[in-house]
Amino acid sequence: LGSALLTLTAFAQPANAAPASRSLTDVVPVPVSAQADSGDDFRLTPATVLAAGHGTEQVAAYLGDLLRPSTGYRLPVVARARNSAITLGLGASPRVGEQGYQLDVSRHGISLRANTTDGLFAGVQTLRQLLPAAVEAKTVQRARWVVPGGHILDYPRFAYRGAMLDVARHFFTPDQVKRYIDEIAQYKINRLHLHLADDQGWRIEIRSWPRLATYGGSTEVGGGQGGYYTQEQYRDLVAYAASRHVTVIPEIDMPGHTNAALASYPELNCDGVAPPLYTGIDVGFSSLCVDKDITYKFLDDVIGELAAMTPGRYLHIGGDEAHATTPADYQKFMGRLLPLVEKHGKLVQGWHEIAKADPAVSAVPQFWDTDGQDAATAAAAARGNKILMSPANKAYLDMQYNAGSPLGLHWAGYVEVKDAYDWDPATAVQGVGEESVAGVEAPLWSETLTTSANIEYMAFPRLAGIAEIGWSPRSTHDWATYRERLAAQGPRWTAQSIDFYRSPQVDWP
Ligand code: TNX
Repeated sequence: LGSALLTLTAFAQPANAAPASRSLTDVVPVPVSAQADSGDDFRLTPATVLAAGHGTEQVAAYLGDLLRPSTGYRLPVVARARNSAITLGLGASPRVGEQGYQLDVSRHGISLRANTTDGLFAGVQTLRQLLPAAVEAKTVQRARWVVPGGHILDYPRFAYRGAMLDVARHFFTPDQVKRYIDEIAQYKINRLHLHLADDQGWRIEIRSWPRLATYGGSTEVGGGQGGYYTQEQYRDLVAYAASRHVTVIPEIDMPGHTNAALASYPELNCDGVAPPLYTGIDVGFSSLCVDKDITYKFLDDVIGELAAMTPGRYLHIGGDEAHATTPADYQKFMGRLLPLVEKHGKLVQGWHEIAKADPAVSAVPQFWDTDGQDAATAAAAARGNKILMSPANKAYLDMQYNAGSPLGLHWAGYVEVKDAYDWDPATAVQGVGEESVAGVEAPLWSETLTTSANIEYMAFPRLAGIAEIGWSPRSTHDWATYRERLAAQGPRWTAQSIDFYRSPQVDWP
């Protein structure tokens, strides 16, 4: 494909006086197929309208909101196309499925079609990258707003392309999470896994157990003041994510990683004594009390309230690093927890350790280890479970880039930009082939992170690589061409005030 892309790039430079500054394939994640019509570019003008077919009005409004600040154009959303229009419509080739889209660009206008609004939204993310980087600015820019002519047909390799944010080790406000949602959505990430509870903090209001949030959420790593989301704030966050076509998957980590809960309610401890709040970064020292009935009353209440706040189908139950729970107790615990999730109408996602508990085939174990093998995970795949891929030495955004990185950890090694891109989810875990892969997720643990700039510095550029692995066909995988497309994202991040790591592996413009 390297040479195919090169041909296309050369082809896409029209010979007319005012060529588009970008080519049709200069997009991350790279589209499935693109065919350039040289010289047939579309130019946005002050007269351009957004023609929204039935059911596409919200995506059209979102597109208008994206384009107005930098172009300064009115870009009204109208029902019928006029001379210069970007037309959005539902109904596209079956080939693009539920998440893909078709984009057709000529001098007369742009047509964006998909079978769902998810697909249209994905197409909008492509379209914005086809405009000059200045389109990302928040103030009016002088630029030629030209989109290269041609045709794109595009759809994802995997349905699940996720990012995880740990709001437990350090708390991030709803506005900070919304900012991250906007940042990830532009790379067609469609899941946000929120790690809502850990040893250092409980971040979601549970009305039947109020001290979880008010006490358990009152600190964080390093002893700061922490925080939590009220149920109202959380619902608003979930709705905001939905407006960016991102489904939130909430995680309450259990039976380990539970010190904040144990500190809030003495009765949850086997000895009835609440431990102190914890602000360090050790893992594996806490466990819910497996043999107490109140533990399951607690779980029933928490899962019930969480399920009621969650429009998505999945709840994440954690299950990782349960070093303070014996293997027998782990089985006993999961044997009671898994049916509770089902009772509240949800499906189970969990770290790959849950594979040992023989969960239903609808359960999604999330592989996080670094050695590419786990017998229980492979056995779950053989039973029909889909596995979510987050190998820590590739996909963990909290790993340092190198020994000099000012933020992050390195227990899984250093992860440079090329490492995060150069792997294949279909061969990442022994015994888990392409058909058993649910998709990819890039977790961002926050032991060392306190600000949005910190989040961005760790996520960018690596998240773009994980997003491309999750979306683009394996046949397009090529570091040499990827790094050029990635370089072109730099000015877009700058225009968006995203603080990113200027890796020496990439020739930033
Ligand atoms: C491991 S891998 C964890 C987290 C830490 C992270 C730091 C896994 C499922 N759990 O508890 O925050 O390492 O990189």
